[in-house]
Amino acid sequence: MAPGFRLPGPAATLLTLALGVQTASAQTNFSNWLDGFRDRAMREGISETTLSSAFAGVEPIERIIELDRKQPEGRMTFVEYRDRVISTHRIKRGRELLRKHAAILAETERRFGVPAEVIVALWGIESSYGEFKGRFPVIDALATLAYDGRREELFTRELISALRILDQGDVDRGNMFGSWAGAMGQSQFMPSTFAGYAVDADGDGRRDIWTSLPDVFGSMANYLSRIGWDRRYIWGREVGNVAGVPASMRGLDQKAPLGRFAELGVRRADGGPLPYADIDASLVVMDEGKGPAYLVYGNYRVIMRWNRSSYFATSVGLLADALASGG
Ligand SMILES: [Ca+2]
Repeated sequence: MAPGFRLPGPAATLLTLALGVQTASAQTNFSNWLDGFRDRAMREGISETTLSSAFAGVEPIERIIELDRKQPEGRMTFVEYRDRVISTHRIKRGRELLRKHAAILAETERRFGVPAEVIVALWGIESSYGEFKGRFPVIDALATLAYDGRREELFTRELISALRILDQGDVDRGNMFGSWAGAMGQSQFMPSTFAGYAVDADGDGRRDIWTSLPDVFGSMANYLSRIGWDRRYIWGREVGNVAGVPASMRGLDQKAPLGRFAELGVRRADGGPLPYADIDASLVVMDEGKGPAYLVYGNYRVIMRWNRSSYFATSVGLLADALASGG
């Protein structure tokens, strides 16, 4: 409303009434949406019993709509992000947990071929080693986002996957917690990722990424392994002296043999020579060429399939290295 503009009395009353009507109609809209959703979920094979118990008393959560609409904060540089995600405390705690859970992690590594420190690094970054599993009931959160409609199809599909998890008995509705956007448990899997990749590693008949560490580690390692983790290689490493690498050989969408980068003068970050290996690498220089530089391999792309952010993938790799090297 323009400054200084005043509604005359009766119009103001009408406006108030209109707002009241809108709230009531929002409730009608949600229950209409839910009717339509139930039909679709049943067509996709979700049982009526699961639907009835899952949706008893569900209402949209206002806080989630606020969070979904919040403008992203100003972009951090990679170094700012890295220092936040890989804190001294997180490295120390990760080393302790790597030792404490060595037996489970060794079994996970043997079975899925993903190094223990990579699993622990992902666990640390996704959920602070299981301390943050999310506080929102997943069905309510996903119903809110599917109904709200900004990304309706995405969240509708995730909601159906979440109901299928309840249908299969992996977790009870009352224990199915996640982030406001539906990422669940210690591995922060979306329901569709859970459906595709979670495993029951401890053999109790349930895939439990909330409370069972063998299941948490096994599910994360199975996911990485199935999307292409190659146990023969590392993720990549920080490098220096990249000035001689032409623009046509920079960026994740460019690959060249590792030896080619060595010929162009690229060295390890400590100044030592690059290793000799018959492998293609990509040169990633953070923050439009102004930040640290990394030569990365296929496993880096695997981490980026988990989360499509080079900040994330690089931090997972660096934290894994820090965990493996210390203590
Ligand atoms: Ca289990």
